[in-house]
This record gives sequence, C-alpha cells and structure tokens, in this order.
Amino acid sequence: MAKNNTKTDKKIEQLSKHFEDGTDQALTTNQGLKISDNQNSLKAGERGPTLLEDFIMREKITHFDHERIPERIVHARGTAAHGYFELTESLEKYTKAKFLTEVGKRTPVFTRFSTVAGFRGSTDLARDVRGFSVKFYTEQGNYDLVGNNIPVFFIQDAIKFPDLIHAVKPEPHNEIPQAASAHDTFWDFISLMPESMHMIMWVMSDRAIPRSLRMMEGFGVHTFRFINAKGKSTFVKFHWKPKLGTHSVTWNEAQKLSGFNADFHRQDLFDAIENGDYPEWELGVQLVAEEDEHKFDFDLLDATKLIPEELVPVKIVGKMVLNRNPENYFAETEQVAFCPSHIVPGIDFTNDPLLQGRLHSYLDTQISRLGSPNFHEIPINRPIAEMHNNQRDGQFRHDINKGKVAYEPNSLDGNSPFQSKVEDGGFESYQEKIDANKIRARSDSFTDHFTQAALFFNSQAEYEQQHMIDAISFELGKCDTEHIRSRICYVLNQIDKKLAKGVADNLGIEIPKEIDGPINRGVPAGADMKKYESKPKKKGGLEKDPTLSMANTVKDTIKTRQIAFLVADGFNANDVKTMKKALENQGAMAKIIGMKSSTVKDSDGNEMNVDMAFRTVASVLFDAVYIPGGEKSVAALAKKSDVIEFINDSFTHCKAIAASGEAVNFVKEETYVGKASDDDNAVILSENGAKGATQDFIKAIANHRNWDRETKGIV
Ligand code: HDE
Repeated sequence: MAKNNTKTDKKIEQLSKHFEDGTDQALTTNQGLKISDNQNSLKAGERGPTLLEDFIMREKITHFDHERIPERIVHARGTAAHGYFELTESLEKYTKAKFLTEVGKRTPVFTRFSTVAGFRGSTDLARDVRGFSVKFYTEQGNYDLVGNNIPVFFIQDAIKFPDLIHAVKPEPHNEIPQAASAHDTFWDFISLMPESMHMIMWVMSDRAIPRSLRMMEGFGVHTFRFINAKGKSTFVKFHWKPKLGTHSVTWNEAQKLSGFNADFHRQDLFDAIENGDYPEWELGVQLVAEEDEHKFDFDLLDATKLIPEELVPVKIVGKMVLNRNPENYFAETEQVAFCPSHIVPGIDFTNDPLLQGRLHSYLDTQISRLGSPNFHEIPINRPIAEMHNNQRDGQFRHDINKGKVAYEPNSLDGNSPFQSKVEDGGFESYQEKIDANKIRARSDSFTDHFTQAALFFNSQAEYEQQHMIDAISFELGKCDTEHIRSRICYVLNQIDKKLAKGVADNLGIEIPKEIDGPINRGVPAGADMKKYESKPKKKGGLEKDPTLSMANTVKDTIKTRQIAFLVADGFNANDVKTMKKALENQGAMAKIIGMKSSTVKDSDGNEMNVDMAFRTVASVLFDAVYIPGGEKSVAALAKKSDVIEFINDSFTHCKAIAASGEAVNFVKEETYVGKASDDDNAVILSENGAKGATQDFIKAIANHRNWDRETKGIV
C-alpha cells in the first residue's frame, strides 16, 4: 500500500535519480576497465577452483578488506551536517577575523556531534559528554571550534588525558562496558582526582542525555583570545545556544532508547534536515578585557571552571543553521579532521595547559587515523581559501605539484609562494610577555575544585538535583569495589551535604569521616601536599546561576516534536483531524501508530495510512501521546498490553498525555494516568472531543516535561 508521505516520496525521488544517473554508467574496475561479469569469479571449470588470475575479484575484495580505517580513540561515534554561519553583530572591536566582522556574511560550516567513550557503533543515548565541533570554511582559512556540550572538562592539564580516557573506556581485560562510565576504573580515577568534580556534576546531570543534538548547548570550553586590528587582545569564551532550547530525556528513557533505536540522535538530526526543519544555534561570546584577567576567584586558564553568565553575560553575535546532510557518511563525517590549532588571524590561544596539549594531539592522531599527513587534501577537509606551500609527497598525495621549486626563499620561481605581511592577512601569534622559570607545576589558582561544582548543584531545580543523585547512585552501583564508592561519597560531601547523603543512602553506606590518604592523589611524587590539597569550597560567592539549569530554558515551541497518536479501527475521525491539524500548525509531527503497518479505518469507514505499527515502536521515541476517542478503537487498544505500557511509560517519563471521548475513561481506569494529581497540567482529558484539548496539550508539550510528577512522588 503506497503511503502518502512526503518524506518517503523524497527518498524515492532521490533513489530513482541515483539509478537514473547509474543507467548510463558502465561498471568498471578502478582502472576504468569495463566489467562484463560481476556475478562469478574466474574458475578452472564451472565447478573448479577459483584462479589467482582473477584480478577483478581480487581488486574488489582487496578494496573491501581495507574499507575500515581506525576509529577515533575518543569521539568515535558521531554524526554531522553542513550549513552556514551568519554574523549578526560585528566583533570588529575585538577581533580582525573576517567571518566575525562582516555583518550578514555567511561562512560555510560542517558540524559534527559525537559521544566520547563509545565505539563507532555504540548507542547514541549513552550517558556521556557530547562533542560539538564546527569547521568554519572561512576565506582566511579553516577555523575549527572543537567544543563540547558541557562548558568545563575533567582535568586541568593535557598530560592527564590518556589516564582519563584509559579509565573511562571499556576495561582492557574484558572490553566491558561499552559506552558507559559506570564501572570501577572510571570512578577509581575520578575519586582520586578531585579536579574532575565540577565536570562530574555536569555529566551526572541530564545534560549528558540530550533529547536531541538539536537541543544541546555547545561550548568552546577553554578561554581563547580575540586579537583586533590594532593587536589588542581580549579573552573570549564561545557558546552555542540552541533555538529549540536545551532539553533532555530521563535516564530510564535513555536506556530504553538504546534498545529501541541506538541511532536515535543520528536519525533525529538527519530526518529534521531532510524535512526542512533546519537546526539552528546562536553563537554567543563572553568577553573579558585583558586587564580583568585576575578579577575572578577562579583562573581563566583552568578548563575545569566556567565564567558564570551572571558575572559576564553572553553576547549573541550570529547564528549557525545546518541545512544539508552529508552525501556520504564515510567521506565526510568519518574523514573530517577537526583540530583546535586550525585558527585564523584575529583568534589565538591562551596558556590553558589543557588547550596547549590539544594543539599537538589532533594533528598527530589524524596522521595515523587518516593514514598520512595529506589528510588535508580529502574534500571535506580542504579549505576554500587557496592553499600553496612547499610541503610535498607522502602517502596518498593527490595534488600534482608542478615545477622544480619546492623551497622558500627561491629565485627560480619568483619566490613563490611567498610570506604575507600581517596587514595582508599573514598570521602572527599574539606576543604575550612571558618571564618565568621552566617548571612542571600547577598554579595555586587551580586548586579550588568544589566551589563551582557546588554552584552547579545549587543552581539546579529540585528534580534536576534528584536526577544527579540517582545518576551517581546508578554509576556507583555498577562499581564492584567498595572503597571507590565511599571515597566518592567523601568527595561529594565536600561539594554538598544533600548530594552526598542522597547517594550514600541509595548505596546503603555511611559517608566516611576520613579517607585513607590525601584527597588528591594526582600530585607529583614527593610534592608538598599543602600546595596540592583541594581548597574547601568558598563561602559568600555566587550562590546560583539560573543559566546552569535546564529548567530555565526555552519552553515556547513544539516545533519538530514527535507526537504519537494511538489508534485502532473505528477511531474518531474528527478528533484525529482536529488534533493533528492543531499540532502540525505549530510545527510538531503527528505520527499515527496502529495495529498493522499499513492502514487503519476511522469512524466514517475511511482508510488512513499508519506511520508505524505498535510492534516497532515504544513511547520513548516520542515527546507526547494522544489517544483519540472512538468506542471500537478504544476497546481494541485497551486489550493490548503494548498500549498500556506505552501510556504508562509516557506518564512515568513525565510527558504530556491527551485523551478525548471514550479514551478518557480508558486512560483514567486502566493506566497510570489515573494517578495524576488534579493540578497535573500535562494530562489533558477532554470527554467532549479533541477541540477542548488542543491548546493545553500544545502548552504542555512546549514545557517539555511535567517534572512535578517526580517531585510529588507520583512516579
Ligand atoms: Fe579532544 N580529542 N582532546 N577534547 N575532542 C579528539 O582528535 C584530546 C578535549 C573534542 O568530531 C581526538 O581527531 C586531548 C576537550 C571533540 O572529529 C584527539 C585532550 C574538548 C572531538 C583528542 C582533549 C575536546 C575530539 C580524537 C586533553 C572540548 C571530536 C580524534 C588535552 C573542548 C572531533 C581526533 C570530531 C577529538 C585529544 C580534550 C573536544 C585524540 C589530548 C577539553 C569534540 O586528538
């Protein structure tokens, strides 16, 4: 049965175009030889052995044997899209980067989102940080903003990165667990490195389980420098703010989603772009004058700290729109090479010791991952700015460099390519004055590990705090070693008593009054412990910052939200028509879920296409659920345990639920909806049909979830 579905039509159109294009292309070997038989290998007789001579089969299989390249050691699981960045406010006062000074200018971008710990084939919904990398193809060269969806990091110095990643990756003896930090080695390491505690607060919050990649913030994390045309420097932190707000799922949902659709985020991004719902973020900057470098009670060079927006507001300067899916996952998303050292004039680094190490690591890893130092020639990595230099040869060199001159200076080729003066766009590093001893040490200003961790916890709504307690309890519950659990509780107690008690109670242990050895174990051998001991959290500073809580995010749109309509034969035609129209008018997507994958009959006997059958879906794939009236339909639904589970899960995950006509009684009597409190405004029941329910339902979906159900102890 053909479905009246524009998305499918578009796909069929693309496919048929593909085959059309293919009809006048003969199949050839990689040398351009036309192939007459792609079905049989060359054999000594019809039933005889295959001959080594079969160069066609050998070429095909050899190529296949080498189709995989090493996956990224971190951020292996990713998905990406093309788009553009448009500047809305000039930053000329602060930077000479052209893409940040010409208002209205559109710079092409390629943006890749990723999880950190899991392998390339792992689930999207792992509890993890999300990478948020943007390659700006500017006319002055590529600029890569290689950030995360969390504004701070676990460690302060790059030299600890291999330890951190070895601790979080699957344990080496049995390669378990996949894409999860809930295991001994991670929590062992973290428990000994209190500098990680601020980041731990973020990854144990719902930020680490986003509803959609389109609903995540992004951060450059480190403090960078802007340099203006006069050579003046200003410190800058980068922010991406999603137009749809920052939203997450619950941990229980995340785990179920990993089973129902491990590609949930990847698919969501791909489908949104195919449907023309282009994801959009605003680019914001926090600017700090050079002379204010030391005015904060944390160090701007310490990547475990953020600059609270309460202290330095984010200035919005542009927007990024992602409007084109890659044509080929491998060629683009897999082979793209981001690197924090890809900068343009007007942007420079700071001495953040984490950033400094990253400047080395990315180029280095890409040489082995992409097989040669020529990965910049792969189409997705090529700058749009012209590229000329004397680098030559190496594996996979594609350019055919002409002439005999490959050095500079030269007189044989007019000294080309030549160096550019700074005023002609030549890059010049910021001339920061440095007068110091060469030393392996950490600054005293890096030892306050708990104040901002506490600020984050305090800034969360009650339900968000509970989610954090539950998340840490889950993770530690999966750790086998008892002393790791109690050490973590001891460290949490330095941050917040309620947090530590909540976790300790869940685990059934006491918070230790003392621990074996110093709280910081990540110190140099023989170090003076006084210098390294974590300072107790400061009192009297900023108590809360509302921007740290997702409770205060955008809640005025239902654009692209997926609403499940649960139906069986005999559903009320008017109800469905009315509700569908109301939701679609606001940009949401109504999905008809039926008993069979083909069609369903309405109360007037007309057939309607079904988008999905119950056996292939679960409520976790949707943002809200609607059950229309229709006696026969409701009676059939009530008999199905899948349907009851669907509604119960929606309720447990605090989602908006609407029912009309005969469905009202059914959901009240047969499902958890009956447990809803009288003031639950995300349960919308309208006995007189859908009309009376649409507006409240839209409001409830825009609110994302009704977390009151959790705080009141109903779920
Ligand atoms: Fe990365 N990181 N990282 N990282 N990182 C990589 O580079 C590294 C860090 C981030 O979509 C690798 O090409 C070190 C912070 C993203 O392709 C590698 C340190 C932040 C991506 C690497 C850090 C990030 C990577 C692996 C500590 C947020 C994915 C593959 C000094 C600001 C990029 C690759 C993509 C990837 C090293 C810490 C973000 C090994 C040594 C902090 C989004 O080079």
